[in-house]
Formats: sequence, C-alpha cells, structure tokens
Amino acid sequence: MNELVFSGIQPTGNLHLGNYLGAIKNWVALQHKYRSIFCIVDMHAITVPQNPAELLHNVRLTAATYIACGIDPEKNIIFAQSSVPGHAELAWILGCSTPMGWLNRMTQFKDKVNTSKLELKDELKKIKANLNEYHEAFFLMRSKKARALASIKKSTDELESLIEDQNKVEKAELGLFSYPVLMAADILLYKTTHVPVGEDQKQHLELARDVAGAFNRQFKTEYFPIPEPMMADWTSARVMSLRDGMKKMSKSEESDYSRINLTDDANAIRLKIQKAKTDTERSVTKNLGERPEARNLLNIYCALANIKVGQEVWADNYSGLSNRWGGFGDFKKALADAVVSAIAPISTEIHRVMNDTSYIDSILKSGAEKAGAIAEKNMREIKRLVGFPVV
Ligand code: AQP
Repeated sequence: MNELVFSGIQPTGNLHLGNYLGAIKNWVALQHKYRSIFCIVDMHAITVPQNPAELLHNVRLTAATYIACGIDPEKNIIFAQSSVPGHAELAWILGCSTPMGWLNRMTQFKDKVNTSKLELKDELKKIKANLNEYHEAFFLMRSKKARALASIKKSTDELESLIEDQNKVEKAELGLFSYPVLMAADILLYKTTHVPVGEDQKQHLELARDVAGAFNRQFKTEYFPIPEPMMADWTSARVMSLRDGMKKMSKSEESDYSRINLTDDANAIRLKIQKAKTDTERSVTKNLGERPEARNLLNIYCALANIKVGQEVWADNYSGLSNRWGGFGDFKKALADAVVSAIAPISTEIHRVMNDTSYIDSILKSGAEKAGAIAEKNMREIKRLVGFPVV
C-alpha cells in the first residue's frame, strides 16, 4: 500500500478550534486508514519572527495537542520539521524549478505583506491619468483650481500609502515568499498521496501539485505522486473569528476572544461564546447569506453536532434548525455545551501531557528517527535523479 497521509501545523501559539475542525479532527479519523505523518512545521513558523524559548515551548505544546486530540504516536509519526534536514534540501531543489510567478500569485503572502507590485503599477497609472486630467482643468478653467488641487492631493496621498506598502514588500523576508516551496517539499519528501488541510491551505496545496508536476517533467520521471487534497466538510473547512465573521480564526489574531483555544477550560469557552459577536436579527437561522457571524456560529454547531448541511441551505434560511432555539441566548447555550463537550477533555489532556516534557521529547525523537529514515532514502533517490553524487 503506497498511500500516505502527510499534514502539519505551525507551532506559533495555542492551537484553536479552527485547527481542530479544519485539520486535526480529520487526521484522527484518517490515522486508522492510512500510514500517516503529522509534522510540527517549526521551519514555517520562523517565516515571522519568533522568540526562541517560546518557539521550543510551542513545538512541545503542538505535539502534546496532537496526542491529546487522539493522534496515536505509536501508530503514526509525530516529529518536528527542523529535525529532518531533507525538508530544507528538497525545498532548494524544488525552488530551482518553481517560477517566481507561481509564488507571486499566493494570496497568503499578499495578505501578510498587504500588497503586490502589479497592484502598485495599476494604481500609479490611474494616479498619473488623474494628475494629467486636473492639470488641464487648472489651465482651462481657473475656477476649478481648488477642486483640482484637492484631487491631486488625494492622489498623492494614495501614492504615498502605496509606496509605504511597496516598502513592506521590499522588506518582506525571502522565507515568507518561498514558504509554499518548503510546504511542497514537506509533502513530496515522503511521496505523500493525501494531504488533509483546511480551506486556507488549498492554494498552497495546488502549488505543491504543480511543483511535483514540474519536477517530474524536468527529470522525465513519475517519481513524485501528485498529492490529493482532503478537505474537511465545508462547515469545518474555514472556521471564522468569533469577533469578525469575515476573518478566519487564527492563532496570531490579537484578541484571545476571537478564538477557542484547545487549552481553554469550560469556563473560558462559555465566556467566549457568550461574548461572540452576533447581530440584531432575532432569529438565529434567518437570512444567513448576509449574516457571517451567525452563519459561523451555526457552522461550528453543525460541525460539532455532526449535522450535514449544504451551503445553499444556509443561503436560503435553514428551516430544519429554526425551531430548536428561541433566540441567540438559547442557541449560544447549546453551542457552548457542544464546544465544551468536544474541547474541554482535550484541554485537560493537553495540560496532563505537557507536565511530562521528557515524554514529549521522546515522542519527537522517535518520530524524527522514523521520518528521517524515510526522508534519507527518498533524498538519495531524488539526488540521483537530479545528477548529484550520492556518497
Ligand atoms: N480558521 C480555520 N478554519 C479551518 N482550518 C484552519 N486551519 C487553520 N486555521 C483554520 C488549518 O489548520 C492547519 C494548520 O494551520 P497552521 O496553523 O499551520 O497555519 P495557518 O493556517 O496560518 O493557521 P493560523 O492559526 O492562522 O496560524 P498563524 O496565525 O500562525 O498564521 C491547516 O490545515 C489549516 O488549513
């Protein structure tokens, strides 16, 4: 059986309900069907600055979280990416056959640095056209001078803020830009066939598929399988912030009230759900197409209660659930119960496992040895294909 599952999470803080529903819950089910490798991608974590002591703590915390969620460390491989040199080696090789244009299209990079050069060029063109237009107006009709100047001023302000954004691109680190190539290397190093990820990683996974294809074509081989994505059900694949239904739930979001951490206890969970943003509509289930916060809370409820609903049902008001709750007070109690019963036992288990650092380190060591053995064998084969001496 050559099928193999690989996935990973960055040790950048407490894992949250989004990581659980979008990724880990799926992994727990898949471990019984596939050979599986679950990585702690600490090399990805340093694409943004990290405090070394916190990073090491977070690597252990992530391992403890995998185990507490039900990943069996005996049956599967759990390890830290930085312990296996093949990830960096393969990323270099793959980077040499990945066009920069592919990386320029990655939206996560754009989101993190806020702009792109192409947008800047388009904006500059528009501003120049504006300036010309008002320059003419200034000469032809003196009375329009004030308005023309105001508009020019506005254009210059826009230019200024775009240059500011451009500076952010110039200052962005190479690692942040080439992150998707390292992710492709993580997956391909083990000749992975299936990758369970949340929706935000779909674009990176498509790039990994393209990179595998480019390598295979360049070296006239079928060495790398083209990895298949395995998305969670749509209600789980993109869990949104509890403070803003348009932003995904994230470890790095400043407000702790935006997410349910997998380390939160029952009281913290209940408080966060009670404070979760809703709207002025009395009904929980009406007009969900226009109510991102209500839709997100209902999605979380359905994901945890294993209720399958189609996206189109949400857009048209889901009458199947409408009679369950009198209003948000009622609904939030039911939601809090569902989250507490799924997450509180995980939280207790994380704290228990975290008390035994030497146990976690032994799991990471044995995982690194097992992953390292596969990676070393594959790297020898890859090096042969590329034409490097294998000594
Ligand atoms: N909100 C989410 N909903 C569903 N799935 C999610 N995932 C992350 N957030 C959500 C999935 O979890 C896996 C690991 O993600 P990650 O932590 O390595 O990277 P990320 O997507 O960048 O997550 P964060 O929380 O936003 O991290 P920071 O703040 O450090 O950038 C992936 O499968 C992802 O899809």
